[in-house]
Amino acid sequence: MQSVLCEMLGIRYPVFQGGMAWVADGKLAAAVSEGGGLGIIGAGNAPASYVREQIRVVRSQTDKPFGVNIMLLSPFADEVAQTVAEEKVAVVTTGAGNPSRYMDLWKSAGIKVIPVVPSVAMAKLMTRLGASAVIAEGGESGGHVGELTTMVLVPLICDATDLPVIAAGGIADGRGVAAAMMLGACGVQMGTRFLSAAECGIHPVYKEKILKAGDLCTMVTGKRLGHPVRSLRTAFARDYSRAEYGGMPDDELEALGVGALRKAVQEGDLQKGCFLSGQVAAMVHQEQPAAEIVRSVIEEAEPLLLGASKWVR
Ligand code: TUI
Repeated sequence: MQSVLCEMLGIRYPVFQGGMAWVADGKLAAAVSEGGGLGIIGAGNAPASYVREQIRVVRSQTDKPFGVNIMLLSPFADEVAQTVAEEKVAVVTTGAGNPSRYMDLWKSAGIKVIPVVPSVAMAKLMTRLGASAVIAEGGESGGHVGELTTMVLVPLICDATDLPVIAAGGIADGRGVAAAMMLGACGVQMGTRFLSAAECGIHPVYKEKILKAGDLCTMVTGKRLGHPVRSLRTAFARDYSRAEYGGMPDDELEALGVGALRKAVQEGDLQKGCFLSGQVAAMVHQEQPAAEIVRSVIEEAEPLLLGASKWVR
């Protein structure tokens, strides 16, 4: 598979691993990069010291390029932004906000900046500010979700910018990769599929929940506070939803969510943990080494793309 993304970043396959908060550590990122994709450390709500440690972990395990995702709602976003510039990581991706204020800092450190853009307006702004590519992430994804679906967002973003577009949300196998390419993307980002990676250190309860999930196993909560989040339909998600629509005051609702990502990832706590997941959990059936995941989605996509002419004679 040929993609401008591979040339731009020096990677073998145009597959990014989502920078999932609390999940995407140096070990997972190194395994993905070593497997030919782009591994990405998720800074989430962590301080800069954690991010620096994880950068060291990746560098001790691979000399291939990798990225750091900066979650812009984090109270530590400023210090993490500074740290990635000092460390001169190859790629920074951003999520859950507008990264305009950091663009000059990162670009002058030689970093390729690849923001998640949930709208055409954001894609145009990022193009003007010198992003290297953009990630069009549809609402099928896990975690913080935008309004539009991948099927609609990707072609709209492709029409709005000349930058390479990476599709995310709802992609877990070669069919998704091929479809994303048909929509105009030149690469994909997958998060949920990598939750099942052998190198992914989430609690065994979390992994098992993903492997066993069915088609209606995720739901979106948090709309009322302006941060809609897709997660597995667990006791916690149901309780949260009831509180949200039952009129719990904003500050109490906010308190209910504090620490919930950590409780899912580290403790597998079904009562108090928020198990972020995309809709594709239903398509994830087995634990596999990260490198095998990267290779297999591309090997599945290639014949689909080559065979697309069967529909047109
Ligand atoms: O960011 C994600 N997914 C995430 S972040 C996260 S941690 C979290 N913690 C507390 C509250 C909410 C989340 C878990 N999952 N995906 C990328 C993404 N970015 N999706 C949507 C956006 C986005 C939304 C608005 C990007 C830019 C944006 O700009 C709005 C503006 O104009 O500032």
